[in-house]
Amino acid sequence: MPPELFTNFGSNFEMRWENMYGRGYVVPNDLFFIRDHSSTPKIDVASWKLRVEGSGVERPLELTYDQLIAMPAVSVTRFLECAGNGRSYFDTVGGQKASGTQWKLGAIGVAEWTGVPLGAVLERAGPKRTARDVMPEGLDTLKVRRPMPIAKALEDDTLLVFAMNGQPLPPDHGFPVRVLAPGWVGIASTKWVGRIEVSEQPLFSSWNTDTYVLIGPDYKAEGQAKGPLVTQQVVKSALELPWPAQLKAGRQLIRGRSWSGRAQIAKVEYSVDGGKTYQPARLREPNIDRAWVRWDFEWEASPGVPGIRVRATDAAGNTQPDKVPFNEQGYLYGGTVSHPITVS
Ligand SMILES: Nc1nc2c(c(=O)[nH]1)N[C@H]1C(S)=C(S)[C@@H](COP(=O)(O)O)O[C@H]1N2
Ligand SMILES: [Mo]
Repeated sequence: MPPELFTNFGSNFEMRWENMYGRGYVVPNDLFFIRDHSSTPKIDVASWKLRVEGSGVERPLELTYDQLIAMPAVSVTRFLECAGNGRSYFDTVGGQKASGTQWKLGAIGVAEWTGVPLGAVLERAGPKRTARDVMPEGLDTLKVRRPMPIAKALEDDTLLVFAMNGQPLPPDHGFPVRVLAPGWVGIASTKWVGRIEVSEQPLFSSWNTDTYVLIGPDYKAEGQAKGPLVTQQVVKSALELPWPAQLKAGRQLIRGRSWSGRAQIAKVEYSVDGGKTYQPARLREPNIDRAWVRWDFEWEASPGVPGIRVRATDAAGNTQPDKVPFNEQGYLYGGTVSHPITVS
């Protein structure tokens, strides 16, 4: 992966925000972040099958790729974001380092996803009224499987995706088929899906008991889970600038994007005095729920600024705090961060 496109963390690749400066709404496939728990499997689409089975369905089902893509498809524009996006700020802002990839804010992308609603596929298997949990399983060596409640699986925009920005899904992003669970942490969007278990009983895997749960002094274990589950993403903002950024003194357009897994973004403000005062940024259309909104402001850059801080608020009133309580695996860092800027 080219270093000018990504920060390389081994099998994980972080998008560089400066490459999004002034770009269109979606992240092109070749700039989109990659997060693999093991590695990308080679899958032969001719022999690939999707099995739907378990106590929650009347008729276990097997679909080939051709059968799946022959079903009515929809396209939605949504973000996909790692639960640990922003994790490094637990250390550099909060002073306590969380375990895991030390992402800044580039473990997110927005794409146009095309696929078949997961609910339409489950429907063919005769879901029971008592069906409770749905667990897609990946064909990677770790068989990543993060259960979700049936209600999430049946949302209109929860899809079995086979195309990304109009291209067949690239291997690193889940070819031939992945789940898209909009608004939720990336782990719910299972790549390389091969099997889906539907159960009348609650389902557990290490991905909802040991990881993707909040563990820390402010959180308590919940049943088999070592802490509250992470599901919906929190509000975040990023500037379309390198980290750290060097700017020439004088008037210029500063741009960025904000997003939330809980509601559409309603307001974005910025501070150039270290968070003492905030001014509104201009929001640019489109502003799609469960995707992001682009914004900008004119700024007269002069040497000695303390950095630029951005705070977004969504339509449900969720806003970005200045401090985030620590959790060991560093999920959901939604705090404001001061983007380091040197003006010369
Ligand atoms: N099968 C499988 N699905 C997976 C993963 C994985 O390692 N294996 N990683 C998850 C995580 S943690 C994230 S953040 C997203 C990343 O998707 P991307 O690599 O397409 O950006 O995929 C999720 N789905
Ligand atoms: Mo992730």
